[in-house]
Amino acid sequence: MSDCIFCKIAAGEIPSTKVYEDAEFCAFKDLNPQAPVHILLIPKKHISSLLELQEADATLMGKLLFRGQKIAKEQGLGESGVRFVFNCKDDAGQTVHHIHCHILGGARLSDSFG
Ligand code: D5M
Repeated sequence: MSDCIFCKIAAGEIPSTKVYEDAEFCAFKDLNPQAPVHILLIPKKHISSLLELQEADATLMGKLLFRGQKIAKEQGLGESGVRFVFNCKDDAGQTVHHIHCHILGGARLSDSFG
């Protein structure tokens, strides 16, 4: 999508601090970190949110979750713990409408859900 900021990051058209990239995914540091480690992992394919996932995306998203596990471990969160979050649509606070997995850790995270 031409006006999607995360599509532009995936294409290298706007700067980001990437921690991982391959043909299907990229992961980069969140601009507004909510934890000592706060990484966003996205598929390069534009999907608006988890609520718009299609059956055909199941393999892609399975690979994304496995990649998220690897990134979390590489960031040293494999023992201390990590939170994986997908915000979907307005009530959940989704602000960028390109599916993304927040990978959060490096400190004891709040139990707050809103
Ligand atoms: O989370 C969207 C997240 O995206 C939010 O934590 C800020 C982050 N963000 C927005 N623009 C950028 C750029 N350009 N680089 C890195 N991070 C960015 P949501 O779940 O939609 O609320």
